[in-house]
Amino acid sequence: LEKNSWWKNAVGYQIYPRSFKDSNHDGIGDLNGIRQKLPYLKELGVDFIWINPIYASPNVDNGYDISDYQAIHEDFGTMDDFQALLKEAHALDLKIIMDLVVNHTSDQHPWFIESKKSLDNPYRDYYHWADATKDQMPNDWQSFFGGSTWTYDETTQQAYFHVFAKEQPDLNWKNPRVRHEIYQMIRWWLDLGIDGFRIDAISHIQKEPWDFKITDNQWAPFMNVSGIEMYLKELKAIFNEYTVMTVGEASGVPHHEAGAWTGDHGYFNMIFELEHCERIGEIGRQKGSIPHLKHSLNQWQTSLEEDGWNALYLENHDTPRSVSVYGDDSPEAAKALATVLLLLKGTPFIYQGQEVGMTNYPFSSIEELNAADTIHFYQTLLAQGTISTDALAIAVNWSRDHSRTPFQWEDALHGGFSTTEPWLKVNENYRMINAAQKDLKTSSIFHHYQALIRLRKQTDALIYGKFQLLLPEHPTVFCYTRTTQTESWLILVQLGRKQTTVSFPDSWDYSKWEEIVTTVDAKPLEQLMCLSDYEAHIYRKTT
Ligand code: ISL
Ligand code: CA
Repeated sequence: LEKNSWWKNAVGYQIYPRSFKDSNHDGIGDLNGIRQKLPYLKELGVDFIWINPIYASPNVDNGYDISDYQAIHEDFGTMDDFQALLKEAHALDLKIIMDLVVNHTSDQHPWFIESKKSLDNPYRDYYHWADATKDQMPNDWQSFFGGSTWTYDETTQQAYFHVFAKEQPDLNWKNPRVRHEIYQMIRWWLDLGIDGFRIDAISHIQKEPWDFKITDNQWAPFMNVSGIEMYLKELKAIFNEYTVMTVGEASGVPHHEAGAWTGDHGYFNMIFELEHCERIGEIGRQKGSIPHLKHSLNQWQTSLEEDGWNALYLENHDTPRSVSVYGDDSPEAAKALATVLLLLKGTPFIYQGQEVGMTNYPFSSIEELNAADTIHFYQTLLAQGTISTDALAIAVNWSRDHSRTPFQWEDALHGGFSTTEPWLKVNENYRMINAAQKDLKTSSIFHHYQALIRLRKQTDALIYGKFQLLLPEHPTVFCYTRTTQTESWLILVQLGRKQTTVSFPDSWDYSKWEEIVTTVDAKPLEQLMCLSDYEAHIYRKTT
């Protein structure tokens, strides 16, 4: 195994710092809160943590609008706190992956403040500017967060380009000076000793010419546009100088192209693509589709089997909670989903709270929501004539705030997250759903995660073994094998409550399969298996 490929047998944990643990009682999670909880992460058994942006930011998009790449946001602490976190994490053999946001900056970044000043300012070409009038933008492209990708600026009577909010102007990657500055900043962080980056929105850095005509896909002009390879190769060359792990957030990269983007020789080691994680924004459809999940994960597993490597996840800070989307908020559903996710081929990422079964929040008014895009979506629906109760229901289904509510540590005031009213409300279900359950029940969700992580780490076949989906047409049973020359593993999970019977081939020698882990009572593998209520089984056959 190459020393650079440590990430293949590692398990990751994503921390949304604002909501993880508040150490100084201001209602906002912080770096010292993370430090306090390192032993908890160690107990879970993960190897690295990815921390969402902690840099100086006006917080229009909760830290994804950076005004100084080399400063820590005061809400989170200081650079000294960060250094202490890094040191303590390393002492526990936990690696730290930082978020790298270089598609755009904040409009309060000194580069943009300069850029706005005049047509001939030295920073003008750090961003994309084009001729426009107040009423006539350079084109009619729409941004991800709603509204035009262009914002008109009076000072120079031109418009600047942004694929997200207007406070997040896109950097001009064509400009070698911009790239040089970004690369220096990257080296500065890597030299500090961090262990890698999750690279935000990286598939959007290259844009089509402004007169490009949109046909079927409205995002096409800034989604994995050809020419992007050159920039990705430059980035890769820097990362290659260090023993680090990289995960590109690369929406719009299809599975059949992902080989070039991932693995030992790809632009990144892995990518986050969003295809399997549906965002559900329709009234009356709160549930994710299990057939879609199976189909999509199968395609990614199969496409990257020989060339490339998958990042495995079911939720992050941009999605609703998986136990609510694909399950019924129950501990059984949480364990079933964990079983499916953690034994696939790739590097798993657990999103904070997933390991204790945190669920969606029952938002009942727009005031309870925080994410700017959700609020904008709601307002757009109202403007289109949707009645307010429907607009709220649709926006809530989709909202990124579900995964951003404070971490539920224990059955105590504010879930043990803070002693003060937190920045976003804690879900009332913290009384039952919290991390302290692990010390009360051996059958806790946490313990199941722990067992799966341990099993995975001690079993080569579960890391490198070939993936094969079985029962592809079954609407709820997720079943697959992981196989090497010496052993086979069978993962069998009912992602539903209904009783169902599945059958396996005549030719199998069922006596050779041994049950290793189950979430219910032991049940030997047989040709006909009757399953219900989110039960999950893991079998091994040695040849
Ligand atoms: O919005 C998308 C498609 O509908 C995605 O392609 C997009 O790349 C993704 O949502 C980007 O998310 C990331 O960058 C955003 C930030 O708000 C998110 O939290 C972050 O994960 C802007 O920096
Ligand atoms: Ca705090």
